[in-house]
Amino acid sequence: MKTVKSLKIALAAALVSLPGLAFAADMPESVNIATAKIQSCGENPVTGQLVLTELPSEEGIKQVYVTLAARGLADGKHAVHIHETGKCEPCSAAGGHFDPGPHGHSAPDAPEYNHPFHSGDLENIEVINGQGILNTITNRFTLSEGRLSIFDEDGASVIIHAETDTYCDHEGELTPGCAGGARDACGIIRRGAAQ
Ligand SMILES: [Cu+2]
Repeated sequence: MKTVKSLKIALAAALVSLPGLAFAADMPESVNIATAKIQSCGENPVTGQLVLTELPSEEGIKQVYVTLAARGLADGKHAVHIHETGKCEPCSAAGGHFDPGPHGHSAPDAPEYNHPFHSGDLENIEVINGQGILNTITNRFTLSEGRLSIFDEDGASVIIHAETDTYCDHEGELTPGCAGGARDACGIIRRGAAQ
């Protein structure tokens, strides 16, 4: 059986070669993988794939490796978040940012002003010549069961926004659109390596 350390090395190598998913066959069944097929929210053709892989750190913290590859977006930085509902039609059905609490609030512009500290808040994806890849790691949510699992009753989705997330910390002031504004693309997150 492979060690976590060797798994991480294999994963890091595999992430570089995404969106291919050849590495999935080498993963033990205990590794949690989820994917989302990216679809456009509007008329512009946007395609892509999100791959989430949960591996425990050496200290046992659940870490989720995030890889998002997308084509067809305008060049520049686009906000990326895990949203609270596993629906993309229409893209507004994905709801607000995933933020199960205990004191969470999903709305980026709500009086509770929890952005950019929602569980589902991620880094921007940078698009160059119509192609973007985001590689990041988060421990704000999990794929496995628990209080922070994105696989709650109504699932979760990933949204790529039209604009850049400025990681605005509202601190009592309403700043509409600073979390990325309109929704360009959406993908329903499902368990497993292939969709
Ligand atoms: Cu969002």
